[in-house]
Amino acid sequence: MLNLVLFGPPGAGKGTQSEHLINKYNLTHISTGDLFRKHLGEGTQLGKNAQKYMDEGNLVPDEIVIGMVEDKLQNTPGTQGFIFDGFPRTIAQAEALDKLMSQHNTQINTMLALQVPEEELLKRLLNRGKTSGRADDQNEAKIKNRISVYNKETTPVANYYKNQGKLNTVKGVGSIEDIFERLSAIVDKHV
Ligand code: B4P
Repeated sequence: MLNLVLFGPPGAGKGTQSEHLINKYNLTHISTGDLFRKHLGEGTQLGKNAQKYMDEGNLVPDEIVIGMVEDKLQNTPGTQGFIFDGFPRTIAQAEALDKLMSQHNTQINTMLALQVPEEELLKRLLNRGKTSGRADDQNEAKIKNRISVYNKETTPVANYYKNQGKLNTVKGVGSIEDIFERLSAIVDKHV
């Protein structure tokens, strides 16, 4: 199996690059943001529990996120591998993911960390907010909160993978195709 973690601040291009990586390497996509938005759309209790955190750009509590990922892993048998997009976002989530992977007799092969300057993130998300209908893309204060939550709560996750020798930083500015080539060059070493 090939299991990748795609990491980076909000607006770094994780969702965008995931689509390309899934097609090239035949992976199953696990985006916790997308899973939450699906629950919100379906009006489930889990969606209702997550909504207030998401709308303000705060992290959803670990136990909700981890339970949802565990469920998804259990319900995806026989895949060639997973791409985790926007997960893990805390050390507790990273530890839980390692445990879940070993319960499935597999492991995370590598982590790809997209790096994009803050002004560019703000520009991209405000632009997406014009059409996405997402409450968290709608104004500068919420987007800035998401970036600040990322800086405070999520950046330590990069160090967690660095300590395992799995961190690869990748410049996330440029054309989508160029960034995809940079990511593929790293992933190819693991297939
Ligand atoms: P996510 O859905 O993960 O939101 P995101 O970080 O904004 O998405 P992404 O980073 O994938 O967007 P992309 O860059 O592709 O999370 C939303 C919320 O859910 C969180 O705030 C939190 O509340 C909750 N949540 C999710 N996971 C959680 C977890 N594990 N723990 C706790 N809470 C969690 O796209 C951004 C824009 O940039 C797009 O418009 C795109 O077209 C554009 N773009 C992409 N690449 C570009 C490029 N190269 N050049 C120019 N523009 C580009």
